[in-house]
Amino acid sequence: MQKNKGITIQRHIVEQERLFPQATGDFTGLLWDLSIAAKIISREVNKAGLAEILGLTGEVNIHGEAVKKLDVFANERICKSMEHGGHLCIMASEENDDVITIPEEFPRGKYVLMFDPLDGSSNIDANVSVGTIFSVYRRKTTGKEATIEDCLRKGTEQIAAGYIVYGSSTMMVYTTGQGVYGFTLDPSIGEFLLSHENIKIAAKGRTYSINEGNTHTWDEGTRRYIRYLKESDPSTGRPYSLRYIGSLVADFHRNLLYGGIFLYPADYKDPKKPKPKLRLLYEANPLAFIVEQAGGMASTGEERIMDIQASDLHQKVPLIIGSREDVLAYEKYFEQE
Ligand code: P6P
Repeated sequence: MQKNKGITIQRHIVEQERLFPQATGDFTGLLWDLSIAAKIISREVNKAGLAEILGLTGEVNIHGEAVKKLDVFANERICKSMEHGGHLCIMASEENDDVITIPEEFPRGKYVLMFDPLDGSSNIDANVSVGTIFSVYRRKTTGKEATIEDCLRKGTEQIAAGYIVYGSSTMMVYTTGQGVYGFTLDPSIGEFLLSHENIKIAAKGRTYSINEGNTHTWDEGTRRYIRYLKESDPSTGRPYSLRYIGSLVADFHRNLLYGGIFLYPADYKDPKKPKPKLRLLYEANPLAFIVEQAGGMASTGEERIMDIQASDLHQKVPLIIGSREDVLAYEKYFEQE
């Protein structure tokens, strides 16, 4: 971790804003509101294990509020924090079947926010790191109200993307297309402080992340690639190591900082109907924007993630993401079916 220069995320966002003379400060407000939602979610995630002890069991907590599942809490928290600021015209969430409109009483803005409020939440009770993932686009329709068309976009249209990883510390990592920056929450002052400036992912890693329990569902190319990783790598004289947490943001964050490749290929049990798991809009696109800004790659195995035109809010894609040379190597095996 680089020396902490005490730069808060709001100062960094303002400085990033200055790179765009036409910027109006609207975008700064959006990211600032999102960082506040992140702090509130972090507080709830970090006390999740204390539910029993704090008397937060059952339907009502000590404040008389209903105790919600954390992913529902995170989803509602982001909506409440983001709907009133006048920065957004529409939202979409991995937790909601349809788009989320801005309530009548609030002003509309020019941005679209799409997010996975708490990815990996099934891991929380085991104290495994979980995360929030987000993408920001500019509105493209021009009618009175934004529509689903403003959400069905290509990843290349993103103007910002990021994630918050709730782990041993809470970190917010984001890009606006000017590099990738990481901020670590200092709970003693409630501020995200710059801790990782201009993150770059290693061209080639030494670890791979995949659920080997799914081997029987893989296509032949994936099987051959994983077998190749288990042979001695000439450049290091030893095979890759397997690192799999089963929480996308945690697995991605480790690969971003240490190098490596994360793979969630489609289930090919029925070769005519491959079944991917991860979502294009809320998971693959934002992480693809970040990894490309850090010098890495994100692919389905045959096409760049960010080139895919979304046709459904909950469209799923195979996700092969991480160090550039590793993703390129996978693509060679995948195409040699
Ligand atoms: P599997 C968590 O449920 C999640 O959506 C991602 O965070 C994670 O990468 C993936 O699913 C794990 O899936 O099938 O290996 O349990």
